[in-house]
Amino acid sequence: MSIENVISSAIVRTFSDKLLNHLEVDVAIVGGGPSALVAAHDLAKNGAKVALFERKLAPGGGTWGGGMLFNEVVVQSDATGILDDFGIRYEPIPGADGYFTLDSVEMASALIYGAVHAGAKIFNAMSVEDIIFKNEKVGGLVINWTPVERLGMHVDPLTVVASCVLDGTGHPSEIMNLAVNKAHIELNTPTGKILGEKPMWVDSGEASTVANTLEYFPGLFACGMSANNVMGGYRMGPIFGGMLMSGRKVAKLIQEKLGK
Ligand code: 48H
Repeated sequence: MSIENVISSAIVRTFSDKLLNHLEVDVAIVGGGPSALVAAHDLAKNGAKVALFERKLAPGGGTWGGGMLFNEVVVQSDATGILDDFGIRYEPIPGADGYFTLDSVEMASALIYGAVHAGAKIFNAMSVEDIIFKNEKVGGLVINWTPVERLGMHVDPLTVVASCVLDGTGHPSEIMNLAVNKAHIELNTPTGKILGEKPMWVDSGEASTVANTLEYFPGLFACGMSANNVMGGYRMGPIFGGMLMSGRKVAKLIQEKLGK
């Protein structure tokens, strides 16, 4: 066999095996932002079968850009244990007890590496365009290639069956929107609908991101900014402790649900 054929066959075979093995999973995660990556890491480490679908080529979500493209972010002491778990380094901010800066590129890459090494499979350049909703139950995801989505090509999608679905899509809460608007699901919020993100209030937003990380419908969870948008929390700018803690919390909630 020519080397050209060896390379192409190997890639087609290993990718196909990876996808085939993840068409039915314990947890299907939408979005590869910081909260979802922590969740993927924790769940996989504890033995769950996890597939994460990220629309962009590079997972990491809003981590890479730091604050206004200054590629540094801030994390508070409550979340430094999670940074330690991923081997991410941080520096104290002089005069601001309990707050640290860190390199956002180091954070994004370490979270991705950590999730993959824990056993989660990441499928990048794939967009989740719908959910499976069968007998009043959320049963998984409907996926397609992002270039198909971007080019508006009329190509039917494929599906991934999952015991639990996690919306980690950030500010737009894409999966929760589909759940409310297409499946007419009543969410576990005061109105049954998405309450919508509020303006900037750093400490409130940080606390509410974790508090709002919940199971919003049986088998359907939200983390990070998505959870905050669903429950009407404040935004917080480039401080990421709440995102990391939200990922850790949702992993625990899902583990309890799965009985793992
Ligand atoms: C596949 C999708 C789909 C889809 C979206 O926004 P993220 O970084 O996620 P979080 O919530 O973990 O982190 C939020 C943080 O980055 C942030 O924005 C903060 C702290 N903002 C504060 C403020 O005041 O603005 O990542 C979400 C990811 C992205 O990579 C998307 O590409 C991806 O989800 N995504 N992937 N299918 N339908 N929708």
